[in-house]
Amino acid sequence: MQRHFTHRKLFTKAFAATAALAAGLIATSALAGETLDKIKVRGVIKVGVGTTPGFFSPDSSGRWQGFFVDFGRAIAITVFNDAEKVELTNSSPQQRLPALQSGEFDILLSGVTQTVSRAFKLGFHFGPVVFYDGQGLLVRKDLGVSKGEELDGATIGVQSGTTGELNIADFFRKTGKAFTPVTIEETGEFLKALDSGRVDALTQDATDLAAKRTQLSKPDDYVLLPERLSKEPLAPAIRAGDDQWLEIVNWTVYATIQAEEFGITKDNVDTFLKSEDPAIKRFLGVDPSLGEAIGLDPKFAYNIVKTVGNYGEIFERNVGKGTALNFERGYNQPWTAGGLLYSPPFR
Ligand SMILES: N[C@@H](CCC(=O)N[C@@H](CS)C(=O)NCC(=O)O)C(=O)O
Repeated sequence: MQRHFTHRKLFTKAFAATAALAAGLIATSALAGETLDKIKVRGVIKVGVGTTPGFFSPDSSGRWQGFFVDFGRAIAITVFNDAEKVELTNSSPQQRLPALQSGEFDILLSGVTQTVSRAFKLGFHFGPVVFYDGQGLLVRKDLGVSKGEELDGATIGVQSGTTGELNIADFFRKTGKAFTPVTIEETGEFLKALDSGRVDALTQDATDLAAKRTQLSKPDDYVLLPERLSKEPLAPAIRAGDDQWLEIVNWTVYATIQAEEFGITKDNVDTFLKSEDPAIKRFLGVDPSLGEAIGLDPKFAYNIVKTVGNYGEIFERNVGKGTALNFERGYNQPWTAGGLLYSPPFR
């Protein structure tokens, strides 16, 4: 009886494994890494996010929405062929990198800037840049300031643990002017500091400021200066040392970028299944040889585009024209249109 039970259990396990593969889970890859194994056992990807309308915010039903959230869903499609297998948790800029390091998150999709010290000193790897940003200044309008250097003697709020801390210090050192930093961890307090008049200006990633300005009690009392103090290439962050997980993140993001370059959208992707172009056949898995060779579901790119759309669709839906933020694509458009988005080839 006991023996019979053991056999049955083994059989069930073997069957489950085969079924999981058939359902599109990733086959064993030549790349080393334990993150994917943990994710598969857990059944969900743990993602650290911020709280900014358009980028990551829960809607009225509590479901997370936003630009970075959609990349989290795209990664869940690559891993599970199920966009819902993500667990999104807000964590402050100060807390989130240590939380990623300690294994609380599998990935941060929270507007983290790729820097050399975060790579070498802190031990993080970055996927492809998903948003090219720069640090901005959100200033009280009644100060009548049009350039950062006119903020001589001002009190400026900055969030702790962000690149903004060093950038703003560098900026004033360079311009030879004085300022008083007020370093604040919690995002609500950060915004309140400007609203209450405790600080004259806030400094942070410009798109973040533009979005959070809408949450101030009198948004029209503040102006986002056109100047950018730094380069803030925002990229998915993971713990260093897991090549397999890094490549899954890389090629998920590239799939959205490549789809836009091919002109493949959520709505027209099925018509591309009939394309005779060998590159498109490989990309969409009509020719399964590529997916089989790399150990991913041959249809992972198709599944991503069909569910979340291409990069341009993700951008426009969350932060682009017609949304409350109304952002221009700027650098965040394909290289073929003069932007910086460039996917390596799918071959
Ligand atoms: N890019 C900067 C700033 C990151 C950052 O603070 N991002 C914003 C969102 S783009 C954020 O998380 N703010 C806090 C929040 O949203 O709760 C960095 O990597 O240090």
